Amino acid sequence: MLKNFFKFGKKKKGKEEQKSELENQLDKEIQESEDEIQKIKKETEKEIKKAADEILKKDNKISENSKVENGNVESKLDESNFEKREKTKKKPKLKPLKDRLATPKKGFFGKLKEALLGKTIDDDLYEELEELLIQSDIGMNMTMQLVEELEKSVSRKKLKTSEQIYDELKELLKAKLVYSDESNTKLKLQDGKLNILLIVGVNGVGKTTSIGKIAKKLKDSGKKVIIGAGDTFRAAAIEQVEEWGKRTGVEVIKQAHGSDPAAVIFDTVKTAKNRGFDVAILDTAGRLHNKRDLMKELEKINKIIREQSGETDFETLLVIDSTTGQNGLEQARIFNEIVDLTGIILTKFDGTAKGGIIFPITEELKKPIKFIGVGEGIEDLREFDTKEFVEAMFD
Ligand SMILES: Nc1nc2c(ncn2[C@@H]2O[C@H](COP(=O)(O)OP(=O)(O)O)[C@@H](O)[C@H]2O)c(=O)[nH]1
Ligand SMILES: [Mg+2]
Repeated sequence: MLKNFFKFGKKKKGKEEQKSELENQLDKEIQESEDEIQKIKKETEKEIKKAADEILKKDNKISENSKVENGNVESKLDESNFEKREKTKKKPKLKPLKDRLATPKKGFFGKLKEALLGKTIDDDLYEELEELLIQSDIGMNMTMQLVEELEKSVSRKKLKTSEQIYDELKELLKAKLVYSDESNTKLKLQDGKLNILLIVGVNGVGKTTSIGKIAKKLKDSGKKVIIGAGDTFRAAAIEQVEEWGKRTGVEVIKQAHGSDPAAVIFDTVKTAKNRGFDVAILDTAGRLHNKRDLMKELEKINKIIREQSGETDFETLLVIDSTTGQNGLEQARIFNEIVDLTGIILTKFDGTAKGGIIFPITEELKKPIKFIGVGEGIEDLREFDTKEFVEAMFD
């Protein structure tokens, strides 16, 4: 099969030209989708600003109302008008997952269907399949493995039609997500104690946004939630957490920009414990410039969590941006080495026409996908469901 893969370059010219035309067309369409996303993003930001201004006008007492023990820890438990409004607002109906995934018809799964269905099963077909799998970010290793498995199944099960092959591939891919079965994709939360969610990952992958979305979900389900603004390296990062705190009506523990992240974690866990919170969600900075520093910092944070909460068993969730492809896999490897990951959050599934990275990540890390992010909105985080996901991708 490897041999077949490298045969691409020697294909007939007519086919090559057709292919490159198709690729150009595809690039154009992807670019258009990206432009569209940017447009929607700008409009949403405007709307949020407008809403925030209105609230500020009506309620100029959105104040930092309680100072917790430690002098520079501020908390915001004010039930602002914003929160009241959020509460009384009708819950928007969730769109089906397939409508939230990025242009799947133009992406890998759409192309796969096109490439496979109605075709005769020959070497060309397998070649095309390999190429598509690699383009989807599934990676070279898993592609080779998948195609080999597929060929074996075809001869063992005596599959004759491309429809049968298509279904078989779907099953093989589903099996790659075996670590994300129902028993472990749910957050491990216990009643009557403090549950900790430590959120890690490199800069810009969507940690803070996912924290906001999770806080909202948990709060809606009746949990008492607190967030620790553990990314102290950028002032904007702290403000961003506060903004999510306001939007969700969840208390945020923060310290000044530049202070020790471990101190924020300390304050958050201590406050959560003392005041009987159900869940503490801890944000962290995602600097990956030096593996040793990152390891030291995360070790320190882990130690503080264990000491302050008395818990050794808590969720450490790695956030990965699904649009970063193989780079995301590399980040996953590094974090998996230095912390005990309990699960993965894959973000920006609405922004990628690829998304195949989900398969090698799950298989290599042997960790469940807990959530996927499908947009920037507060509701745009889905609990991961393997079957729903594969069906949506192949639909
Ligand atoms: N389209 C899309 N954008 C997202 C998603 N999750 C996060 N983002 C955006 O990604 C950017 C970085 O997110 P942020 O939470 O600040 O990342 P952090 O640095 O890891 O905390 C922001 O513009 C978010 O709105 C998602 O699921 N879909
Ligand atoms: Mg952040």
